Amino acid sequence: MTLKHCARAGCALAALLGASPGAYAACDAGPGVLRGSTSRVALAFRTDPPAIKVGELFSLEAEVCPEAGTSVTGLRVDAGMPAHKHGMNYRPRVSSTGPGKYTATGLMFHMPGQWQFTFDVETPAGRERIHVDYTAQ
Ligand SMILES: [Cu+2]
Repeated sequence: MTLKHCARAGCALAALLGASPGAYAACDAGPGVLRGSTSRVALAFRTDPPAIKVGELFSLEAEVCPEAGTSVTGLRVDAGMPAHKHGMNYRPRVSSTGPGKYTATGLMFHMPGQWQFTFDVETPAGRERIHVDYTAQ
């Protein structure tokens, strides 16, 4: 699934159940925020720079919004071009910056065209895979 609004997944429910609003700040609407979700988790992220430049390293900050009762224990970030059946030439490094918050550095899209981010969210109940499309120009 791609680019579904966070509120459809779990953020709204979590907010109703009294979760800290700060924990879901990244899932609110805002300029430059990209989103993806499954039925159990949603994810919002911003890239730096906001417009990814082909052939230049970039990073991203991601926040995972799990459904109420689900916790997040890890995140893997990757990207590739499905139509070309190749990934990136670099392996990003992901570090946790807080509960549900992650920074990934060392990403590069080495050619223009249709890329797809893959986020693997680790939870105690298993892995949730989220794809988000991105056109690099
Ligand atoms: Cu390609």
